[in-house]
Amino acid sequence: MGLKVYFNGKLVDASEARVSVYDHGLLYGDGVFEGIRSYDGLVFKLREHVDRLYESAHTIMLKIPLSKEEMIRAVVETLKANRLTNAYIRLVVTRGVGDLGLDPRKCEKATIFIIADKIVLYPQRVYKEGMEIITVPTPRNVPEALNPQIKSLNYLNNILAKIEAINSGCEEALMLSAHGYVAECTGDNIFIVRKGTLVTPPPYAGILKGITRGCVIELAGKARIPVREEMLTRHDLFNAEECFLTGTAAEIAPVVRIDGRMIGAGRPGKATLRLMRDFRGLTKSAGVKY
Ligand code: PXG
Repeated sequence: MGLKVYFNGKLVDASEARVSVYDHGLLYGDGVFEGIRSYDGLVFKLREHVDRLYESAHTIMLKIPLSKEEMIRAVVETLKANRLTNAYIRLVVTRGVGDLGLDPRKCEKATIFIIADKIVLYPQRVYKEGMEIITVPTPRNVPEALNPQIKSLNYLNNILAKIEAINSGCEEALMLSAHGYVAECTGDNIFIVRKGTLVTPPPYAGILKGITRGCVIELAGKARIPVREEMLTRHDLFNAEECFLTGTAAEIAPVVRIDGRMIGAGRPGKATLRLMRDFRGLTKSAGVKY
């Protein structure tokens, strides 16, 4: 039996879940999405993801024809139908089917689908030894044009950065703001440890306000590690004691090399390892049960 996908109110076989070629999500990237995880039958930070989805939708004036409670129930039902206890959940809302013009008024109803599937993880080596990232030429979208806080279906900015990293023999890209400050990676936020303080770019650096980022800031507070949001340069990164990325897929991934420079001692640092452990504990203890 194949995977069941939630599609506009129904659970259908994955092979039956198809969007129209007239869907503006496809034609224009006009829509919003979330990537969510579940751990041992608990959906991690589901409320936060749903809140962010509705905020993104509100900003692009996309009406989601479900209440937040109904959306939460739809996610839970999709997970149950697939008997997945550890899953990656992709929640997508598009403008819906319209005509070939941009005009969103032609789209009568949003398209909603929810995919719950197995997670593809970074290799274990990344968490043990740390990863290498590289600065790419493409800057992160300027917030004045398209705010990275909107988690929209327009991910070409990030995909271009990913391509540039891969072309340079690296798996992940460091994206700078148009002014040359550190922004984030293609699907992850970035942190450094400097003089024992955790530092990460503020939202006005032009980043997605990651939910994992928020968890790490909270966990650091509990572990009595000072945290600051501050604009960072590549120089700050190169001379950091520790560096790591945060994201729903990556969780907390240590970074040990940036643009050929070794970071700290060249292996995952103490604060990073502590936060990785605390984060693991959090994923196992909190969430929406299903
Ligand atoms: N920045 C960007 C640009 C993102 O897309 C994050 C940060 C981390 O946010 P959360 O809320 O997940 O802590 C993201 C996350 C993937 C994948 O499979 C990840 C994301 C989007 C699409 C795919 O790695 N977004």
